[in-house]
Amino acid sequence: MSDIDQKPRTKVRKKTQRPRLHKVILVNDDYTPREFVVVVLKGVFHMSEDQAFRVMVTAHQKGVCVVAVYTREIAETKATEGTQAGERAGFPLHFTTEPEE
Ligand code: TYC
Repeated sequence: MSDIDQKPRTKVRKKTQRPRLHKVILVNDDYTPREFVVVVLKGVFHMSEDQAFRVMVTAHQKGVCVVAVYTREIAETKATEGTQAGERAGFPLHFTTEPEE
């Protein structure tokens, strides 16, 4: 008998592994105009006026609001785009990301 180990070296996974999703979170501040926040949400996250307004008001009242969930790289890119749109206009608008449980 050969003493070569014939056992498979990789484990077979039963389910397809899906990438973990990350939340994009809008953070409230005292300086960015409400209308500007709505414009950014519409432009970066393709929201309707109504959706964008609701998300903006939720962040304004509660301090933060989840905007959307994406794979990590897309979430980080969108958060950066939104934050940079604020920076270009001289506002401290800030988006952050957080992995979903
Ligand atoms: N709090 C801001 C104001 O009163 C509006 C605002 C809402 C800013 C949500 C940021 O994420 C934000 N002008």
